[in-house]
Amino acid sequence: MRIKACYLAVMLVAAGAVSPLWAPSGAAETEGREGAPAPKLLWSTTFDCPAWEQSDGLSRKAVNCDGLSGFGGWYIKGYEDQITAEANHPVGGGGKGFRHWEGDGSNKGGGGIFFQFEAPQPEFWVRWYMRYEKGFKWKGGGPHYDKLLYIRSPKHGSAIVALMYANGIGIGNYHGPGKTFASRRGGWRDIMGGEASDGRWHCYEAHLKLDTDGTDGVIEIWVDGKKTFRHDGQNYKGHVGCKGWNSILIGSNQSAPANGRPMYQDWDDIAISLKGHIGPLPKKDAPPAGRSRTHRTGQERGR
Ligand SMILES: [Ca+2]
Repeated sequence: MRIKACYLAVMLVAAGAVSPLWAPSGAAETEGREGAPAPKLLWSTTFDCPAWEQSDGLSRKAVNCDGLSGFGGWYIKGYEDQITAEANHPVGGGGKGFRHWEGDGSNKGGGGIFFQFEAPQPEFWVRWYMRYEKGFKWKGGGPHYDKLLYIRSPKHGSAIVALMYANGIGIGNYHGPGKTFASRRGGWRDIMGGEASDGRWHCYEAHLKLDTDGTDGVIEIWVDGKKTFRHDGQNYKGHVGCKGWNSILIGSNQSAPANGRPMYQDWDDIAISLKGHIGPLPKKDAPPAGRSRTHRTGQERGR
């Protein structure tokens, strides 16, 4: 890993107008899920791409992975965000995964990666798998906040943020009244079974529906297939000209890890649907002897 100057994620700035970062590619368009037909996916990635780290460049061309681009140029010295085989979800779609580093204190970490829709969307579901390095801990026993996804609109450059808290999980709604809404349970401590990360992959999904009159927006969040949070009545300012959201930042800022060194947050098997709840990937049997699990799951995608 190359060592460069230290940058801190003190603030996130709104993304400027850029060309669409995604065009249909070889990424899977559907995924099965247990007990229900799978919705057609707008986009998905299992990071079946070349290895990448931030100093390789932040452009879509430099990242070279299913239309993703880098976002912030900041990182902790010696710990760049990266696409690496070490971050692969072993029972997912194969390839690699995205590794986002988080350092002690507030808002010290890598710059994340970025997906842009071709057009603003008033409703979508985004499903992802994520694990924190085993033993990852926070000052006070859980995250004061960990901003997982920054979801922006071209009308309102500020963001909806999927948030992890010590006890709950929810959103920060910065389009509207600037409030946060979160569950009282089902957050870090419940997911991890204590104060320290279990080091396991967990499945997360968020559903956002834009309001039409300032009172009927929706947010839903699932963890490991179970709905953890729903809040109706959101004011996302859809009634004042916002046509939808058009970008998602994956991996952002947080407060306050307490590990004595940077520790990682891995992401993989990210999928976006416009047509309904996606759900976890279908469970796979153990790979046959003599064949790598990554190779086998890569074949199963039917690519
Ligand atoms: Ca993968």
